[in-house]
Amino acid sequence: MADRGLGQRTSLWLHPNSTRLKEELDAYQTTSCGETRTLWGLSVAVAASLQKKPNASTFPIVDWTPIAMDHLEQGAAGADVPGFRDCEDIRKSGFNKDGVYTIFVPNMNQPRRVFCVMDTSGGAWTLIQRRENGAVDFKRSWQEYKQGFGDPAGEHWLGNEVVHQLSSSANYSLRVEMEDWQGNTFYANFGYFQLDSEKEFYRIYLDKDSGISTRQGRLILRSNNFSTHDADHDNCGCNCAVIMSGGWWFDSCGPSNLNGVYYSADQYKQKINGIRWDHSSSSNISGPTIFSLRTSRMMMRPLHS
Ligand SMILES: [Ca+2]
Repeated sequence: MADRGLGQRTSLWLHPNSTRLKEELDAYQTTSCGETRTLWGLSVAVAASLQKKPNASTFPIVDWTPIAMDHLEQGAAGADVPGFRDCEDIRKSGFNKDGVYTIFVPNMNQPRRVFCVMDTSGGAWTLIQRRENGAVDFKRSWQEYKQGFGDPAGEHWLGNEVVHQLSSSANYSLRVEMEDWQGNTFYANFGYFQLDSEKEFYRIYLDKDSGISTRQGRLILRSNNFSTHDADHDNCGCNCAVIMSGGWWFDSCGPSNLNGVYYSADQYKQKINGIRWDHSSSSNISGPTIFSLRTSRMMMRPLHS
């Protein structure tokens, strides 16, 4: 990333919770005698009060938020919290490295840290799920899946409420990327993706027939309610979240569950409660063997009109 530090005219680095910065801005406004404030001058004015910009070597953890100056001035005037809605907003402002950024989701009071996948044509992705090493327990309650858990820099679930608010504010697509223990990678793209509200149990909507077919014509993920072990909204007389583990849009119970138990390289076979997509199929799988996957990540980005 190019240095977009305090010398830049278009943006500066600040922590979203920095009340001191706001005080500095207010002070600057009162001493600017009505002159048209230049962004350059504003940057210089607050430079001395800011902490040092984080060292670039700390990448990919970017625990600071770039905030465009026009948004900042709106914030100083008492408008909503300034900032970016999703990773695509951040990318469009000139930030092009993958990492953790802070977004301000519509209708949510607190800013959220998210992992952005920037290096893509067609727009940046906001991660909503990542499995990679089993560091985070995904056997969680309804409230935890609602609010999100884990670390955006590692394994995490962004949170159903965030995803609902984002996907209700604009049209989004969904991409799911996976890798099995043989090193095969595969993915699924959904041109349309939305989560209903909590009252509707965060029901998932996908494009076309609300699902994706395997080569055998079998649906992997379809328009179902979200369920957790303490909130059974699936289509089974049983409790799929208990049987399959984790929270997911279980059917009855269905062939997919990317929030299942993480199994290591010597344990991944024949695990119905593992991390599954279809039969976690790879090109090498011929039968109905149930494999748990090695990695997965789910991400969303706005559709371009
Ligand atoms: Ca049930």
